[in-house]
Amino acid sequence: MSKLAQMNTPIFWAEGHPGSLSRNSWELAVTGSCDTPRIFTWDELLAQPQTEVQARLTSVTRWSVDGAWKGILLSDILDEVGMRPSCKFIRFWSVGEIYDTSIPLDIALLPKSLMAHSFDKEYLNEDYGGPLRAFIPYLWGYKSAKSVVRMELIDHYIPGFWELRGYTDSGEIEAGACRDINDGGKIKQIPGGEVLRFV
Ligand SMILES: Nc1nc2c(c(=O)[nH]1)N[C@H]1C(S)=C(S)[C@@H](COP(=O)(O)O)O[C@H]1N2
Ligand SMILES: [Mo]
Repeated sequence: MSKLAQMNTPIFWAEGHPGSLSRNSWELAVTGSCDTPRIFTWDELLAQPQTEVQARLTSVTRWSVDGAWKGILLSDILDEVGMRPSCKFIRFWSVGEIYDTSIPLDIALLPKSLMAHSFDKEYLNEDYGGPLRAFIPYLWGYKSAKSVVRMELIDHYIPGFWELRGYTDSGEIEAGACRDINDGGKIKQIPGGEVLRFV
């Protein structure tokens, strides 16, 4: 069982669980406002610089889980494809292309914004968005699209799956009660913004 599962981290697949996904043949397409749109194969993704960050995934449904998330920095991917100055938002598409969400470029360029493949030294499984998911600890979890097949560099904001159903476009984390998944789901308080610790 994965560490996320051992801690009873909730599993959200609003569009339906995708079933089993092949890691070795996973591909990430990067399209839109860039000079060299391309498809990264799994081997090419692993050949990129790998970055591990200690950070939290925090859900608008008020739980937060801390750990070592590892993958490829979004800023490294954007460099690789030659992002154009017109690019202002990054749109993520999950497998099946029903779930999407977009984040502002300035958040994508922050040092903990990843395309993540691992949590606490284990590959993410399909429940938790493997083989590759967005991990954006600065914003509510709905911005961290799971099992991402495509990243689109876009010039204008487009509301995604949850944003069209009432969650905020900004995804800014708001202060309040929140369950600490690393501490058995105990209810604590979080400050606004990226959750570094409970208060
Ligand atoms: N494709 C897809 N990605 C998704 C979701 C989803 O339903 N489908 N839920 C989002 C929400 S609301 C949260 S809080 C996190 C939860 O991640 P987890 O299911 O790995 O715990 O995934 C986000 N990414
Ligand atoms: Mo969430």
